[in-house]
Amino acid sequence: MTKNRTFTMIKPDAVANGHTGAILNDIIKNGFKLVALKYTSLSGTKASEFYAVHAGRPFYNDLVSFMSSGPIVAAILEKNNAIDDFRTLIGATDPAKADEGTIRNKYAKSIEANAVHGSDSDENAEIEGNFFFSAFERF
Ligand code: IDP
Ligand code: MG
Repeated sequence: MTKNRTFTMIKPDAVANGHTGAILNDIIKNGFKLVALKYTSLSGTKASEFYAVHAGRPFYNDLVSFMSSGPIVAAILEKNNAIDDFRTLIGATDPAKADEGTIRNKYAKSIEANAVHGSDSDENAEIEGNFFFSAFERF
C-alpha cells in the first residue's frame, strides 16, 4: 500500500495540560512520520473557517471559541493507510467512548475538548494541511 497523509491538531486543552510531548511521542511510536509541524493558534475567524462543515450544528459556536482559546500544534503525518490508522489511534470523538490506550482515552477531557483532531478523508487531509502549511513548510 502506498504511503499517504493525514492532518492533525493537538487541541488547546491538550497543549494547556502539558500533553504535547506525550501525544507527539505516541504518534511517532505508532509509525507516523512528521512531514510538517507548527506551534500556532487559531483566531475565531480561522477556527470558524476550519470547522465550516459543522456550521449550524448545536456545538459549533462553542467549538469555535474552544479552538481559538489557546495555542495548538498542527502537523501533517505520513504512513501507510494514514487516515484510518490515525482515526484508530486517536479513538472515538467522545473520550468516554474511546478505546483504552487511544490518545483521546488517555488525554481528552470531554467530547469538545478531546485533545486531537484527525482528518476524515484523503481529500480533507489535503485541504486541512494546506490551511496551515505553505508548500515550503511541507516535506
Ligand atoms: P471528530 O473530531 O472525531 O472527527 P467531528 O464530528 O468531526 O468529530 O466533530 C469535530 C469536533 O467538534 C470534535 O472533535 C469535537 O471537538 C467537537 N464536537 C463534536 N461533537 C460534539 C458534541 O456533540 N458536543 C460538543 N462538541 C462536539
Ligand atoms: Mg471530523
